[in-house]
Amino acid sequence: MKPNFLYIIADQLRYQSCGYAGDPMARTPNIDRLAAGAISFVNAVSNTPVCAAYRASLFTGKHTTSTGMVINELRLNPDHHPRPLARCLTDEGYRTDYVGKWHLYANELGNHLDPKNSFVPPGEYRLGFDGFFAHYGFHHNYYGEKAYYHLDSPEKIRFPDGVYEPDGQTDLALERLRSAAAGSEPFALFLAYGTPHDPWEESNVPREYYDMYRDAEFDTPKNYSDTLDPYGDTWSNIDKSPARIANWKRAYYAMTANLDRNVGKLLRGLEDLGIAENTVVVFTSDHGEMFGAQGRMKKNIFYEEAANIPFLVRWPSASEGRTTDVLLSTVDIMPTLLGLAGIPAPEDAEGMDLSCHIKGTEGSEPDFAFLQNTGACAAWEDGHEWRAVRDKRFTYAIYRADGKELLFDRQADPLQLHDLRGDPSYRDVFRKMREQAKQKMKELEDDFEVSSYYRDNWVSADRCILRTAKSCS
Ligand SMILES: [Ca+2]
Repeated sequence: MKPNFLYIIADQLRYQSCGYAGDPMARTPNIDRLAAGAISFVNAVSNTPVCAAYRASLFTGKHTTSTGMVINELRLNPDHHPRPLARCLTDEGYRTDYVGKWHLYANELGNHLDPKNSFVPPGEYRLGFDGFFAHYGFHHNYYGEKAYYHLDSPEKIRFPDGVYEPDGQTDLALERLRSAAAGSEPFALFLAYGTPHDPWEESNVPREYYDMYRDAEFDTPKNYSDTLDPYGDTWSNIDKSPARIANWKRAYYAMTANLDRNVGKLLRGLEDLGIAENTVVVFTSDHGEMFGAQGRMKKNIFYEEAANIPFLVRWPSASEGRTTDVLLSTVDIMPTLLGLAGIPAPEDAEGMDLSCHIKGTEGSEPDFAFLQNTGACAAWEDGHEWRAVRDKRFTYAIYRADGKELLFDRQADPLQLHDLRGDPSYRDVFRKMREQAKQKMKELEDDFEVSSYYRDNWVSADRCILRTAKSCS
């Protein structure tokens, strides 16, 4: 019997802000309980720690230069990906449903609430999801007019007044679980929440959760800096201070506490429906959040706060929890989920099937994760591009603009404050990782271009991806 899948994606939830990861400020009892019965990949990282790039890699198993989703607000080209994740599942008899933020279909920058950028028509742009598809492109106002979704028409559907979007999405998901439990085919339900992504405002969080943090104090991490990172983009270099960050964190942690309650509802739903035993539950996030570390806010950077994500896999439900240090990055997720279902990954997938590490059998694992930045968060700006290699202990990175290289020993220096490039005792590690980066770029035909190169050569005026390092249409 093929397992069902419930894949839950938070947005911008960093690993270190989860209770089970040791954050005393987190109120995540349901996620922590899930972790206690799941396999936790403590070395899970986002290959390109940004919203759309993550989703493109998740559904294709490919790196950003191969999907072409080099900044946000582009349109992924289905011609480049004949066998996306949901197609592989659908073809094997799975019912594939989607609820939440999609972010892979835009015709222009901004103007998110115009259906031409938020409605994905049924068909190939849904990347194989042919079941219930309650989606929107991009918005993070979780109450009111802006918190809408589409089904199979451009009509905007809103949750009833006063319903918090993640709560409404959870109800939709529970309805899908009920319907799937009554059916005979296996199902895969992907639920992509918008929280705890900003705006971090009191009005964007239900009162009962905000109240939990209203008077909370947050420590400023030792790697906080007032100095802006010269490689940062408009999104990372926003005006901040320890007081502002503490205020933002109140909303972030409150949103996460709400998310946690919704995860609890879903897990209880699986139990009540009697399908927990045969359902693989994944809880993860697309990327993390810097919160002032290294002088940066937001994401799109190789540092742990942005790149290291929660990745919990529970199957079967009665299993005992454990952690694994196996390096898992976004490109590995598709082959791994398919591996759990006994379905071979398509040949063009670039990640590795790590399902053996979930099943507890022997198998190979990646030597390192390869990370890429191909531009600013959502705009065509040059000067922010970098590549990085992260293994279980070290992070190596190189910026394109001036060729600056960095090396961090995260074991000795978890806050990544001491650049070891040039330290003779780390010379061999440095050389090895620099070579790994070069080899991977060669393999991916990643030429480490400036961001505007992709704009000029890969993307149409209405933001459709016409070619990538690996595809052409
Ligand atoms: Ca995101």
